[in-house]
Amino acid sequence: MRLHCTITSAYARKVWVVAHETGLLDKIERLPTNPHFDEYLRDDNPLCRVPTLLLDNGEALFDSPVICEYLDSLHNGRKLFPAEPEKRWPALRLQALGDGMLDANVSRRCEIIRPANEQSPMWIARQIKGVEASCAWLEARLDQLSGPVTIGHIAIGCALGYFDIRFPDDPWRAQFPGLAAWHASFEERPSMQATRYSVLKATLPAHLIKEGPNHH
Ligand SMILES: N[C@@H](CCC(=O)N[C@@H](CS)C(=O)NCC(=O)O)C(=O)O
Repeated sequence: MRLHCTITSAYARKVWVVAHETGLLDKIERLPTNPHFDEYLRDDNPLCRVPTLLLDNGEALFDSPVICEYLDSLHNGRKLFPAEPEKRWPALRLQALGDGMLDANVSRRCEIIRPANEQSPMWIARQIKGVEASCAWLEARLDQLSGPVTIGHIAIGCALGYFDIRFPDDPWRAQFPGLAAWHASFEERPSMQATRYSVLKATLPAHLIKEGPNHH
């Protein structure tokens, strides 16, 4: 399989973390693709977004929740998408929250890299409010983040990791100390360590890194 991805995309990071956690890493080849410039991506995904997974039969899968669940179906170990309803819905809800926090921060990032006179302060404030309220929701429910790792934990971990790439001055760690402590410990997992932006940038060969303007 081959994965259209960038090293900054936290949605793509989810997929790599799942690949690590499920032992599928050596089955996936990295295809560095800039969704803003590489129009050929649209042949595989009409939305022209990363991550997009190319299967060996020529089919393409998107987006990150679908790719992650597909990878989880390919191994026989403990599942990251639990089948039992009492575990499955909380895990999917956490994934939705993590992906939604990312959507908000990516939208904020897209807004602030526009020319100053085209930016909407109202839109930026709304995205910040969504992210802060999500962190507060988690801070009040840290028990949701305990227990065996699920796709929910991975999504939240990747969403929080995106702060350090694009909004390193945001005070979320001081505002939400319980969440910050959880994140610090989750980042210790080998799957998270190996997929950090700074690690990929320092260790991947240049032809596997494609960054450019407009990058999220
Ligand atoms: N819901 C999607 C979001 C993917 C996404 O928005 N990816 C960004 C890069 S971080 C992208 O490709 N953006 C290009 C665009 O939206 O035009 C997922 O979970 O995979």
